Amino acid sequence: MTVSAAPESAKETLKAIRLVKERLGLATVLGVSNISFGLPAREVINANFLTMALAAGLDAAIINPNNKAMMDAFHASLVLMNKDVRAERYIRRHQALTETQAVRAEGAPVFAAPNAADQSIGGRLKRAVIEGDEENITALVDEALKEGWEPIKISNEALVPGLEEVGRLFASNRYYLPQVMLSADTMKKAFTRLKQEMQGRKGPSLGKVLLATVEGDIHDIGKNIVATLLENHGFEVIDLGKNVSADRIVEEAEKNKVDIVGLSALMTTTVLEMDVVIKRLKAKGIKALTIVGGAVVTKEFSDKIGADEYGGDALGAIEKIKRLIGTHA
Ligand code: B1M
Repeated sequence: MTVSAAPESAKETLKAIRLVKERLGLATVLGVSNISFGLPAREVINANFLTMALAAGLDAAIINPNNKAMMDAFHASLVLMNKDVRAERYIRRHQALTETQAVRAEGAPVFAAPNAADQSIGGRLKRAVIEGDEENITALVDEALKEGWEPIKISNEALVPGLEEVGRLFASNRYYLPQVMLSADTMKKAFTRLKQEMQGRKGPSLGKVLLATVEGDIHDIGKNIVATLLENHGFEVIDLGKNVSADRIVEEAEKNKVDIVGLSALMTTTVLEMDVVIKRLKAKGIKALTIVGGAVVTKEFSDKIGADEYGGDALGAIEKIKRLIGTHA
């Protein structure tokens, strides 16, 4: 019954959906739109009722698939009920709508697909990161290794440029967070394989380096690259992970008597935490030298907070750490 004639009927219907599911374990189907009969702006009521019914466990809704408000409510509900993995359907739908509007306004699509014509192994690796192809990334890394690519070349010339492209797509609202997370997971898989490859190449320890992404920051891809390269160059690495508090960094640096403390941060809000860590290390009288890195860190900032070295890119950072250890010895 419509709520305009029977005000309790929406509540009763929702209750019925829940009970049928709980007590009988049966699927339910509902014609949604009668609920608003006799009211103005019917689709507002219908779309909200659909959302509530789906939340109550409705399995199939009879709705007009050409009605945008209903379809918007349907797709949003799937995301909110965790029935749309990584919000893929939702994102696809809204990307398609944005694209259509942009084509209308500017005559050109806004979504630039990665260059599919580049079939080189570098191009395919880069594309796998951009598209978040977790399934195939390890096989592609293997293929590149077989073709004679050094791990550092795979990282610098294919994987990192791929992730940088993801960053650009995200910054221009053409990619969304679930897609960035998928690309980051894909990158991690690639590095797991590269790490195995580099493991056999270790020599005697050149020194102990403690690494951490500072508190409040969960970005760790760059730090992990630095860790892998350091290990590969013969350093002993104590990697505390991401979102690590200043207290823990200081405690571990002291306990492990490390030569270097390396800090990473990727956000304008979290770089300030590096200042806190360096001040605490100094206050505790810890002799370890410090190096700071991450996309937002500049030489100027590094000098300002009294770090002993500015990281720059990962490969450059390794050389700087070697130099620091030389001065430290
Ligand atoms: Co986020 N994120 N992210 N993110 N993310 C950025 C950094 C951002 C610039 C994107 C944007 O808005 N355009 C932005 C920060 C803005 C700012 O403050 N300026 C941002 C934001 C806002 C966020 C969230 C807040 C989003 C949200 O939830 N609203 C959230 C953060 C939550 C938190 O930390 N508390 C968030 C989350 C994420 C994911 C989880 C989805 C994922 C991270 C996954 C992971 O790391 N495990 C992610 C990613 C992947 C990015 C982008 C796309 C890529 C970052 C990256 O890994 N780059 C990034 C956009 C971009 O960069 N264009 C972005 C590649 C990496 C190799 O570079 O770390 O700089 P980088 O490392 C380099 C060098 O800097 C150096 O070596 C590496 C190789 O040369 N280096 C060191 C790094 N550390 C070093 C240490 C050293 C020496 C050298 O010595 C110790």
